[in-house]
Amino acid sequence: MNQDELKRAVGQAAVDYILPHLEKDSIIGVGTGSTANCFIDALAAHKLKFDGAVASSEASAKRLRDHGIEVYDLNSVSGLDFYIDGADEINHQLEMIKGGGAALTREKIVGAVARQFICIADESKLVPVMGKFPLPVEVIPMARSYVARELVKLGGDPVYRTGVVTDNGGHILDVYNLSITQAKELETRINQITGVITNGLFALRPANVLLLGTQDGVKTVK
Ligand code: ABF
Repeated sequence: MNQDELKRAVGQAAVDYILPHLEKDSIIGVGTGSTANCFIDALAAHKLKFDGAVASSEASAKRLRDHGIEVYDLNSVSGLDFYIDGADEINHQLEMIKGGGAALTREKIVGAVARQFICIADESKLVPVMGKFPLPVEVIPMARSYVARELVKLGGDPVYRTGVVTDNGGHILDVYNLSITQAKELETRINQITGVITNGLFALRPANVLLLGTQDGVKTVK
């Protein structure tokens, strides 16, 4: 199977995973990216079995609506059973780097609300140590240079992702050359830099389940 087929397989596996738990009033947290898109497309076949979704980006909200799935504002929802999303890297503790698609802040917020975070990924995303993929950090635009200097002090090489403005009006710094062995500590430390909106480490709240697309089929890792 090529990478696109693996993404489609994990998108379908996530639908199969949540389907037995869906009720007529269920609202599902939905992530962003090409793997999450596969989940949305597979979910659409079952749209009459649940109420709607909360999306972590305008792009995913549009894709959901195009399928005729109702999209709710997170503030109108008291809880979510599931949040399903991809990742840029995930380690064996199910800690992740996310934000390659610049939606990290909303992804972290929707993920925080959900009782179960289900990560869907092809096997290229599973790594022993995170950091080869540059860590995205969303910043308030006027703080960009200051935050970049602070990130250098932490040992990283931040690069401004030019031309990208997030759904929240933020800018993105991609931090290269980090070898992330203490992900929870680094997540906390970067979030304490004034001007940071959030960073793309999802370690304080890792995934609960990884559905991993491999050549031997989809593996469930908990
Ligand atoms: C989202 O989509 C992001 O957090 C991550 O950056 C990206 C993964 O994209 P893809 O599924 O296209 O590889 O989950």
